[in-house]
Amino acid sequence: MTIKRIIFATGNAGKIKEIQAILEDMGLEVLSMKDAGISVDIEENGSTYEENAMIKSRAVAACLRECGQLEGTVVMADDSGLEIDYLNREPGVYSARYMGEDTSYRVKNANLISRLEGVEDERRTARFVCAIAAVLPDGRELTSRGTIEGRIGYEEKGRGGFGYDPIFYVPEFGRTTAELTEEEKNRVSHRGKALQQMKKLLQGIVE
Ligand code: ITT
Repeated sequence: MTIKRIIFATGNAGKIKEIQAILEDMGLEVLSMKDAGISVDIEENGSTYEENAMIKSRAVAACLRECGQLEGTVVMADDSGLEIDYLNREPGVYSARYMGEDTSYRVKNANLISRLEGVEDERRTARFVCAIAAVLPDGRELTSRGTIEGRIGYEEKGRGGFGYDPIFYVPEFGRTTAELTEEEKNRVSHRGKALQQMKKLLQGIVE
């Protein structure tokens, strides 16, 4: 199947930057929804990351199909979140909506740290999870998932990445994901792993 571009159904600027770097070696154009001039209101009402990722991909694929632009395009979406074990895996699939979509990450991160006050290292375990869903022009659908294990820190650290990165400490690096270089984060992150797996699934399908 001849594919010339990937349109990513995301409005998150932090995600798209990482995604473009990770998919660069596919030699395809990788556009955000905005770059492609698409704006659709998507209700993420699934109960799993995979369901929500598929809802986003299908919505954008349907929009492209309606205006006859789906040919040669793989539509992908990312649904991801932070699971903190001590908080029963909160905020999880609600990570973007936690404390309100428009609340700053300064406030969200400070709140999560305060909810873990007095909790010792061993019980601060957490993970980022990322599901990627793809819709192909012939209607085929694929999903993949990646995770990265870590711990919630005691204070915000680092200026890289986005969202909850300043409080997500990766033991093997001794740094938060906000302190990693882009290349380091993409090599070990939930998003990096899920996208590498998606590339494998597409091998042999995409020319
Ligand atoms: P789109 O739906 O438009 O892609 P979104 O930000 O709403 O953007 P999600 O519903 O998938 O995306 O929410 C994921 C949230 O999880 C994201 O907003 C961050 O708060 C958090 N998150 C996911 N990956 C992260 C990462 O690599 N670093 C820091 N926080 C991350």
